[in-house]
Amino acid sequence: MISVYIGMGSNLDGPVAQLEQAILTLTNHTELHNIAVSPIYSSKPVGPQDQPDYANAVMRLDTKLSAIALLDLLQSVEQEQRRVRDRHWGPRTLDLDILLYGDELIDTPRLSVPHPYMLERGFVIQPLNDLSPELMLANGRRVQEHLSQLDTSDLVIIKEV
Ligand code: ROI
Repeated sequence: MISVYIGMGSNLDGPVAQLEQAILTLTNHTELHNIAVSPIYSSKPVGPQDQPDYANAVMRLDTKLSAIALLDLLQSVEQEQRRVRDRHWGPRTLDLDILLYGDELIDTPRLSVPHPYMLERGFVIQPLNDLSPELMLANGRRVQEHLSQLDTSDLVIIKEV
């Protein structure tokens, strides 16, 4: 089994309900085990500001699926929830990103793991810290150390899952 962390985000069509639906779908999937989910946060958009606030959370799970098989599964869930993907860094109904896949370093056209921007983003590191503050990242530093260096003043818990 590999331990995986998934970043979840939405800012369209009932963002909290979008995340809850995705959590339900993934929880019911036979290949995904021991799922834990952080609180759902509201966050200010990173990138273009003329879009709604986001709902963000992080999910931890164990799986024997390959990283690419997991990516296919996550993209099928995004499609089921009719993800619209018009504008680069624009609003989206559902974003499911593989943040960490065990300790693996993956750099292919379809998939970069660890997620290249995760360390800069309070909306990722805060919920990751809620699940696994002591987790050691590829750079030899713990999640809690990264969190202490980020501005998380825009984050508000909107739902405990
Ligand atoms: N901003 C926030 N706050 N949350 C996100 O999930 C998010 N996702 C994105 C961009 C557009 C970078 N901004 C975001 O893809």
